[in-house]
Amino acid sequence: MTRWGIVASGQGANRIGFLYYARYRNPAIEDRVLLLNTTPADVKPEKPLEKLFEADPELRELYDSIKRRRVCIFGRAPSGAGNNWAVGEREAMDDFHTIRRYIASLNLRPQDVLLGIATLGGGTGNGSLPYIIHRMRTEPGVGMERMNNFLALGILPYDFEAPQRHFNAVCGLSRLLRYAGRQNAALVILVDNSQVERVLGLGGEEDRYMRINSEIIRCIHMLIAPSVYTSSATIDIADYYQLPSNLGITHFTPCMSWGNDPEVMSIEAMLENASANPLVPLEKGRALMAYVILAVPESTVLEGRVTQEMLEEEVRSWAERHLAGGGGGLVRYASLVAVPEKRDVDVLILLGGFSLRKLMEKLDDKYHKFKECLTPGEGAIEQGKVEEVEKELRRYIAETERRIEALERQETRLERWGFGDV
Ligand SMILES: Nc1nc2c(ncn2[C@@H]2O[C@H](COP(=O)(O)OP(=O)(O)OP(=O)(O)O)[C@@H](O)[C@H]2O)c(=O)[nH]1
Ligand SMILES: [Mg+2]
Repeated sequence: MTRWGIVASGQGANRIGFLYYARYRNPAIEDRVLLLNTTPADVKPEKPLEKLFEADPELRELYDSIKRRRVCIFGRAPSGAGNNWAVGEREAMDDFHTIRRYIASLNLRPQDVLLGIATLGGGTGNGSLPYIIHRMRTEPGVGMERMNNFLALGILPYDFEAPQRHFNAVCGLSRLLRYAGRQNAALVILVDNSQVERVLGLGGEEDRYMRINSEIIRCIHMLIAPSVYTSSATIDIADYYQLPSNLGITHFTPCMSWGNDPEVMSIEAMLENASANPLVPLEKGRALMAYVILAVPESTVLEGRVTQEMLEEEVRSWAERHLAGGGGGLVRYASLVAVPEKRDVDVLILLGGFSLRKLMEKLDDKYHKFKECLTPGEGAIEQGKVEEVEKELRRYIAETERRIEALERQETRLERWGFGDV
């Protein structure tokens, strides 16, 4: 079984990582959930989790039982990273030996997978995670010599949040995708807070993060599901990062549909429902690839009512309707996961290489507003650095767009990528 570990950095990510650990006992994860944060000297590290503890006092005990081994406070600034990603990055740099020690204690093997989580609007997670991934990828020596299996989950700020959050988000997105001129995370999964609320039909609820986080952890669970319930037909987790990386596709977003009744819903209808709910704003029909995971009751597989071949056929026809160019996209994977004791069907479509135009429309104005007010050298963010980060993202976006357009013109020659017959 592929083992997974989670490294959640910063306040929002701590909530998501801990909630996942508390809600799901996953044999692929066991207790490998590491919470990183910078906290002001006078605040307890569990502060971000207080609301969760109020809702369920047992969670406090659970937290107490893991905190010695699984909670790492790094950095020395008295006020944490203060919403400044350059400070978050510097703190991670200074304390990298400590962070590395905690990651090593997860005891992952070279074939295992690490999932990093950060909110991209903040300073700590957003500043530290891309740096940590970069260091782990480029420096061997924590038992994971081949550390190109570091996936990342980045949470985008609400539309209404302040310019600094949007500025952080653009910089964080760029640095997760590319760092020091090369690909960074093997796969970057993006989730937008405002979009999740639209999809769930929420608006300004009391504890809105709780609802969003519950949705996000379901997604994480589905992502890991093929590693837990393996069969010969399920996609190997290696496909998650190796293939898209070869294609230069790094960014993804989950599209989900939960709790479907297999007696009344067709797979086709479930796939349609899922793809109507992407967790970032995007344009329909403008994506390069997809992974589809279908988690079904074990009995439906044993009785032959659903087969891997059936799913692949459904995914092919779905892909012709939903991926760029109408030819079914560049690559697609389908994974049927038979879950004992399960009664309904859950679908996760990881849509990859989608056009980032809509997302950038959301981020762009506030990003520039904040950037223009930055004084060079102020707040530890060097002007040249921002330009470099922006340029990398611009190049990545343009390349994605170019490929989508090529597919739309039906001009892509897959042979160039070494594919004969896709
Ligand atoms: N989905 C979700 N988003 C969150 C949560 N907490 C904060 N956010 C979002 O994350 C951003 C703020 O980031 P934090 O996680 O508070 O920041 P941090 O990583 O601790 O960094 P600092 O700025 O140094 O505190 C904002 O855009 C928030 O909307 C959460 O529990 N769930
Ligand atoms: Mg914080």
